[in-house]
Amino acid sequence: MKATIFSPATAQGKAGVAIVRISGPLAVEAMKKMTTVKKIVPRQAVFCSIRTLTGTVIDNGLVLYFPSPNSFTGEDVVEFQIHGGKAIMSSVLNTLSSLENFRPAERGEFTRRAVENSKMDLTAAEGLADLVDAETEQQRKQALRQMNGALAKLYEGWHDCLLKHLAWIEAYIDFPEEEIPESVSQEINQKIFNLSSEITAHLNDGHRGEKLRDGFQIAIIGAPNAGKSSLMNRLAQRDVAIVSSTAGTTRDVIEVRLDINGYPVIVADTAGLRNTNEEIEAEGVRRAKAKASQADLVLWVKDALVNQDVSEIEGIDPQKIISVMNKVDKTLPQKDNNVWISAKTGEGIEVLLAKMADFVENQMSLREEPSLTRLRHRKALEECLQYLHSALEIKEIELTAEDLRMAMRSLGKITGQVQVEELLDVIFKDFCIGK
Ligand SMILES: Nc1nc2c(ncn2[C@@H]2O[C@H](COP(=O)(O)OP(=O)(O)OP(=O)(O)O)[C@@H](O)[C@H]2O)c(=O)[nH]1
Ligand SMILES: [Mg+2]
Repeated sequence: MKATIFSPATAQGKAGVAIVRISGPLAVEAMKKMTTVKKIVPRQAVFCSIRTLTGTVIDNGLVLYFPSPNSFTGEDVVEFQIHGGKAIMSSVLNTLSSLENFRPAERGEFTRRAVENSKMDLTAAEGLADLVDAETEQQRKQALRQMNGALAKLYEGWHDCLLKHLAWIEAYIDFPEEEIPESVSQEINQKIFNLSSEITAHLNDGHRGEKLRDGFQIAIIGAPNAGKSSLMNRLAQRDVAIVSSTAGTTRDVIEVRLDINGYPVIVADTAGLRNTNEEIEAEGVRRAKAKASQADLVLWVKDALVNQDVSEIEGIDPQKIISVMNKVDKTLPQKDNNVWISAKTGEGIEVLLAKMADFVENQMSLREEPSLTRLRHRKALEECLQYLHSALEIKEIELTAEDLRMAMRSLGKITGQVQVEELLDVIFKDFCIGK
């Protein structure tokens, strides 16, 4: 028999209420053994006492029952809503542990069972994990959309389109005396070509969905003493980096996470760029350059009182640079390509933030079509595309059919139509306990 699993569904610590979720064939047994409730109406809360197996009352609370298959996991699910206290929780969990065929749930195991019971596909499960992890409004929207099946619909649509054309081809394979008419094979080729273009467009989206999920990377670079760390502290609105008049203060890359108009942003302060023989500082400069080249946006900070050295931005795509002139409190701003600010007084910061927000929004805002959100999906789609390209080459129809089958398999791996055990282990390992 499949084990009945249980876990707190709410975060640890003191709280008004905590929920314990139980899922599996014996869920109702737990309710019968730990409460005086013998019969229960599905999805209706019953107030009762919750007890140990010897009848000692642990707490008073609510019990709820979601019979299979109309539950989150698709199995019988029972929930105890108890008070959120450490002793209460551990006593409930200990009691559940002592029941035969019961065990604590592993990370993501409830969701895994939901996938296995076809309550949701893998992309929806990943959307759910992202929804729990979402820190900003736009991340929440993207995750909710994915959880509600936007990506599944797209990928399953492609899968079904391939299935239809594969069936046509197989019909001709089954009757080898029939030559596949030129018009039919042309139509199939056209459809495969269209599909591969659609997948290519989906892949070439500037990684917007992945950036929204992982955070948009901004690097602050410039000469020593330009005021990079001061700007960082100003943006973060707290004292995260050391500021001093000594040139070469910052060595390590220091990062803070910010929310700009609902978009997640990671800002990195870096070591001042200069030629140096000092070993540690040189390593700092190397890291600063590496950060700048990976970043989605670079804030190039200059000191208005010092001559500029354009070699600082050598090799960085000019499209992703915002030029910032700092220390405007010491001089008069000029009309040029720079955003003039004072990290010290805060002057001009609003303008800079608005410019940053434009950049961020431009590259991450949600589009009508759902965006790719994970490297896992990207890899599978690239694989699918390779098979489609191969299918377009002229060859025996048996081989074309095999290419289409493999292309479908790549799509199936994304949604979980093709279930690979190791894949599930990797995906659900990142989930939280109780999800
Ligand atoms: N007047 C004025 N001084 C500033 C401003 N921003 C920074 N400073 C001063 O400039 C000096 C260097 O500031 P930091 O923020 O440490 O500069 P940095 O670019 O991080 O320097 P390194 O870490 O050494 O590369 C400090 O003395 C700051 O107080 C500004 O807007 N106006
Ligand atoms: Mg610094």
